[in-house]
Amino acid sequence: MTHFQDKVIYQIYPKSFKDTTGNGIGDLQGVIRQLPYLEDLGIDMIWLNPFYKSPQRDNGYDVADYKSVDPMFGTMDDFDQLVKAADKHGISLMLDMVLNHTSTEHEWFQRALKGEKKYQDYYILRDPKPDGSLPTNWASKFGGPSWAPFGDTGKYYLHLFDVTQADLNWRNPEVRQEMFDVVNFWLEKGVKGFRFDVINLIGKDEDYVDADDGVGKYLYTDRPLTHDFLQELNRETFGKYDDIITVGEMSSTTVENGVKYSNPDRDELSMIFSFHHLKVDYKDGEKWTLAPFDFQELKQILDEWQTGMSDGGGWNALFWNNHDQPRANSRFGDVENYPVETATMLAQTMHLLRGTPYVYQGEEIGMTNPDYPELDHFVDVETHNAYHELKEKGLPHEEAMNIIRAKSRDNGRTPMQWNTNLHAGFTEGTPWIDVAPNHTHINVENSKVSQEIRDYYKRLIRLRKELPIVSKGDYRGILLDHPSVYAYVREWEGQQLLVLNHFYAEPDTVEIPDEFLNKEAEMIIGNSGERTLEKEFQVGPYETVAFLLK
Ligand code: TEU
Repeated sequence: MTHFQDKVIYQIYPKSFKDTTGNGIGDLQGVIRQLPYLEDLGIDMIWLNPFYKSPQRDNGYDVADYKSVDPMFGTMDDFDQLVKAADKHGISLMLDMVLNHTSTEHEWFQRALKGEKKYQDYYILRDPKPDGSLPTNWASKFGGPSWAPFGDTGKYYLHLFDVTQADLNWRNPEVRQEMFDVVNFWLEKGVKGFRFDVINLIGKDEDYVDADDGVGKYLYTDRPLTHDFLQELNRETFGKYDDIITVGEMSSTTVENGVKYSNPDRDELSMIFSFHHLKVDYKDGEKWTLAPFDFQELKQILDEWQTGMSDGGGWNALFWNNHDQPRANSRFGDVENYPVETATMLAQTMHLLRGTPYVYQGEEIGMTNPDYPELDHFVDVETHNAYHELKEKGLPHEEAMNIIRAKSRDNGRTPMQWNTNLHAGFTEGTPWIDVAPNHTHINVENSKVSQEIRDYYKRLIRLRKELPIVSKGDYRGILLDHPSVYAYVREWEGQQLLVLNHFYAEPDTVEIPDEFLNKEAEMIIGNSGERTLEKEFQVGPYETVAFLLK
């Protein structure tokens, strides 16, 4: 039994959580102020997105100084206060470590540019091909090529993300030592968890070669060295403590690697985020498209990860939302007609699976995509690049905008909706990004809809702590070809927890397999009143229900 199975983690995007200074940007004091709200929800740990010094080209994932607090979020003293104050509320902190790349404004990159050999070896610099073209044909994940000229040296540096995010050379032991120092610095401040950004990209091969697909993911993702580096990171930093929770953000990984990253015997990480289940509304694997979600594929992916990770002794981070994703209720449900049913059904589907659930700020009150009318409301660099690429492909403005509205990462970055005041009580100044107009009826303080959703989250969070079957049980997917219901059973010490999740508005019937009938069935939680388990089980719009069978 490890120490994180019954925990629930709450993700705060500090920039959009609570502003206490009036500069329009959320801050660390804002997090302190809202701790009672978080304690009431019942969560154990807060994951904070990056608040380090950064030019904010990629909202803090372009770090210029890893051991600092950007003045826009407060001071190091605020951070120390936060650790202490959170502890009083029984909450610990998980920090976001962006160790794959630095901002080009980081001192290391700047000194490299000025010719210091030591720091040039911190980055991945290559000569152009003999014909003068880029070192490889790899694409940046944010659009365009992944190489940019390194000053006037004639060389190029690798940037898998924005041109201002230069990939670090993890093969250089000095770089690894720097990174271990960063992690240890925060550990000494009392941090109890780490989320490692795109960490499966650090083990790049020595040789850089062209990709057959012109993209290159398969050439730099999950390379064998990644596991060695993670084991070293573990040994040199958090592995020295016995209560640290770590989660690796794994871009395009496999179940096989997921097991390796998170099986405790391998001393790498506690768990991983994978994203395959959030690509089921991509047409032909392309994000910047519009398509209804493929429910069968969604179930198949969730089932494959649950089963595979369980069989291999790995552990999943469970989530629908984060700061890179459009809101799940806008994607997979009906927020107009069934806002409570949609939000509670999605929540229950995740929270009762095997793994550790993450709640992203605002999902517990049913926040949705904002449906911004025009491009100038959007801030994200990836969004703007995508818009221009769509236009270049010949899409008319309104069609491109429909895609942007559905897919932009800004959908998840709108300010937390606290109340009906101007700017939803997020700031007294001008928010850095616009508040969603529906804050008048979706908000913490004065919304019945939000209140109902939040109460349901509280019950789900409590259940994980009260019922060992939720935190410890095995997983088995059932009725996998049912057209509208995702059903699974958790099993532990002779008990079963049967969970039925209906992903559509049109009522449907589930034929309950005999093995679950003729047992004592207690309804544990559901979003549609009291239910009894019966052979022909009717499910209503976005209904979710769980029965404990003895
Ligand atoms: O994201 C990594 C990542 O690959 C994505 O989720 C990415 O945002 C998506 O593919 C774009 O469509 C992490 C961070 O969560 C993200 O905010 C950063 O921008 C990125 O790394 C770079 O640090």
